[in-house]
Amino acid sequence: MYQLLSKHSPESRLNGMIYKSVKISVLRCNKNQLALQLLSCLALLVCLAMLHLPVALSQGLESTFGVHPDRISYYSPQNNQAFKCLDGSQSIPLQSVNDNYCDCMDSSDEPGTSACPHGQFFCHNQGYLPRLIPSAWVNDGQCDCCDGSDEYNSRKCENNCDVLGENYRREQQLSREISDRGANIRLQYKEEARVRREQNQQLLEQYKRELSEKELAIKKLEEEVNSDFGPSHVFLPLKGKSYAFKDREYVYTLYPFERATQESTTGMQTELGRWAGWAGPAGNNYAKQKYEGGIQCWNGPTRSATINVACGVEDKIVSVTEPAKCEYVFDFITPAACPELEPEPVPPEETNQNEESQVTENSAPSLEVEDPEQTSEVGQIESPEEEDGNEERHDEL
Ligand code: MAN
Repeated sequence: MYQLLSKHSPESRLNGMIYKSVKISVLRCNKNQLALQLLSCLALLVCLAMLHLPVALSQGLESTFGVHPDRISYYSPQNNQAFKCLDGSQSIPLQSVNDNYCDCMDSSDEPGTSACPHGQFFCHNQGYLPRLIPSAWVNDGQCDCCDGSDEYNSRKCENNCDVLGENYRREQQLSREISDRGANIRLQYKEEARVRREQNQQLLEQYKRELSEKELAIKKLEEEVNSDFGPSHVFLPLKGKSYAFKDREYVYTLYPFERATQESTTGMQTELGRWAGWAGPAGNNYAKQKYEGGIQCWNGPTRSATINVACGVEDKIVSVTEPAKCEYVFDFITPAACPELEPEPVPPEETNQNEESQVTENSAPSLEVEDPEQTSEVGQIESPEEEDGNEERHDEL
């Protein structure tokens, strides 16, 4: 990485021009009127000295001085051929490279002097980092290259590249060590992250599953809480259970407050309807249930079922009929349909006696109601004695 800054001394161009004139004059002196020209040459040289022209101009810099290694080949053409400005605009004699006079428009002919405005000077900085600086910084009195190569006229810059290089390498080594140690810890982080992500993924899936289960449960509970299960919710215990009845052709199953089905002997199940509400007559609403919207009957309506609910000592379907095509009637008995027990009249003398015995009697009433008179609030269905094929299931849905 090279540092490249912009800075240019306007005197360098003037110096270059004067130097060029001197060179030409000296050449002329040598060739022609030596004695006569000598004086004018000397005068010019005095001028040069007064203008503090860089000493190096008379030292003759190598054409490759200050050139970046990648470009060396352009500055050492074979057989001393002419130098071609890097922008290709013109060719100049190789001697004109680094002669402290700017010939090329792109400043490429003066890499080692400050003669050109936009030239670049390369310091090798052996032992440290090479650097590319603006050639205007050459011989400007400031040490820009750690090897001092940019201030060759004054030679006042010490070469401290070794010291800088040593520090640099030490820092590099330190940063490599830190980087290696960090990279090892990073490996642990990577593994930790992998395990954590796996756990997160699993937990996320589990929580999502649980959430949707909970949401479903909430929906069901809300439904249940807001549904009508009769007086004192007395029909609620039937929800979630199922009751089957078998006739010669089919098995009918009632899932109270859910649906009713018909299953043929071949195992084909037909939905007869879904819970549609209580449908008893006015004043006895809980005597009938309706299940509607079952499978479409061939050439007919969708199937539906009416459940006649009557008092009994157990929950049981006692008969199923199909009085009209695809309209089914179930007779179902259940203790839930029985009338509430009337509290026994308390003789006046016992009114303030032992309360405990009263509570016991009231809280455990016998539901063995056999007198048909007592079922006046609900439909009355005769429960056949252990009819073949009747089954009761208590499946949780
Ligand atoms: C099936 C059963 C019967 C119904 C007929 C109507 O056989 O569901 O109960 O009467 O279809 O086609």
